[in-house]
Amino acid sequence: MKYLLIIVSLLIVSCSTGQNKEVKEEPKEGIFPYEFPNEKPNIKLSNAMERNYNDYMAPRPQDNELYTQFKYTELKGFDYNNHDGTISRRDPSKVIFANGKYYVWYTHRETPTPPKGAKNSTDVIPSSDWDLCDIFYATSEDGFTWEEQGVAIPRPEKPNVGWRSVSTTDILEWKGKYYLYYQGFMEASGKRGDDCPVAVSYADSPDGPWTPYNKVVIPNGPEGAWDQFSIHDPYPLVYKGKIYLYYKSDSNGQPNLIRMQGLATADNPLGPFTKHPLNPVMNSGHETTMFPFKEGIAALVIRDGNEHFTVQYAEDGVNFDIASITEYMPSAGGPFIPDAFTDTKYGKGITWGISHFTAVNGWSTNHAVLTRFDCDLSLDVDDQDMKRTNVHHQPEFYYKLGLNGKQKKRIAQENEDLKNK
Ligand code: AAL
Repeated sequence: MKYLLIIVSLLIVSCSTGQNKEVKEEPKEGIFPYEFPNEKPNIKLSNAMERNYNDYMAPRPQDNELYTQFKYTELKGFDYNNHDGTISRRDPSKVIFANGKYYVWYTHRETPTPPKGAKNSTDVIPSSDWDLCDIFYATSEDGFTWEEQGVAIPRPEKPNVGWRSVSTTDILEWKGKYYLYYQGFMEASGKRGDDCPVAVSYADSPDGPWTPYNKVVIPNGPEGAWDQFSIHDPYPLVYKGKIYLYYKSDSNGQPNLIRMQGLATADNPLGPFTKHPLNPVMNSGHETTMFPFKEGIAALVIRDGNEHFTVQYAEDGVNFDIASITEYMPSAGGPFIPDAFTDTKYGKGITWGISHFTAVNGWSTNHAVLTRFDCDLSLDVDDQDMKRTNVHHQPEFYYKLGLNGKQKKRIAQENEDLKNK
């Protein structure tokens, strides 16, 4: 009996230690280990695993400084005329902090009707949501409640650049002065395409007064070039001692528009700007949202192209690679970037900004609203609640993304065809 007990207890011990032993055992050579290695293991890997270690800042998104979710908060302080489409605010600039408060500039439309399309547009009826607009600005103590300060850049007299509409602005601070770059329309957007060059105004203070330079500062490309018709979303940063201005252009024409982004650099905010020989530097995206990050420039790539909904990084500010894949990115994001103009050698990233939602009330009252977004793309913050990968939605959310009439018809036809086969 005594021996039996000893044998049984020996068996129990060896079984339980055996189990632990199995987990702790070194994996056989060439087998990917159970405990996820932070460093690339020295074994033959599949393309997917190679990519996971080579192409991202960390192999887990939770540790990837350029991975984030985005959270949105409705802004206080803006009136939209009961959302009847006669007032719109969209395409915000970066947010800056000056004189003890935050500043943002944006496209402001106040017209007797909502946009009516190019054909029905007149001197007072807008073709698009950014037609017949001026550039307004607002200030805030906390980034949530804003006080509209009124017009910063009004439409200039005809024939000056932007006489039809000034829109989609962004801010630069350079040697103690402020520069607002913006799209300057000379005809209603949509008449031919969304055609415009970029103009600039300057001021000694973010409160203005703004002096229009009244010249095109970033011209369209030559005939046949990808950016021959439009220079959109001008977005200046200070990088490598120069002004790095990113922009988007619509190429390829309707109905197969391709949106890509380019870079123009200058030593003087009023130009001349030199377009980068490798343009376009980004194959995807819509509005431009970049920020200094580590030694390079990071970008939010939204909405259009093969690489939409990615965050990208270019160590040289030119050659961008995918740094993370995410979702629900801010449209027209204008982040608060503390080191946007400091010529930093090690960018710290962003945690919030202002973006927009368009056609908020449907297309008959087409207009946009400004919103706040928060995220964690910052080296100084580690907000694990922003680093989740699993965002849950109720079925209603998905059903809103339902099939359209044409698709339902196609499916009905496919069913019919199958039956009649
Ligand atoms: C935006 C931007 C530019 C376009 C239009 C207004 O989202 O890309 O500004 O011209 O749409």
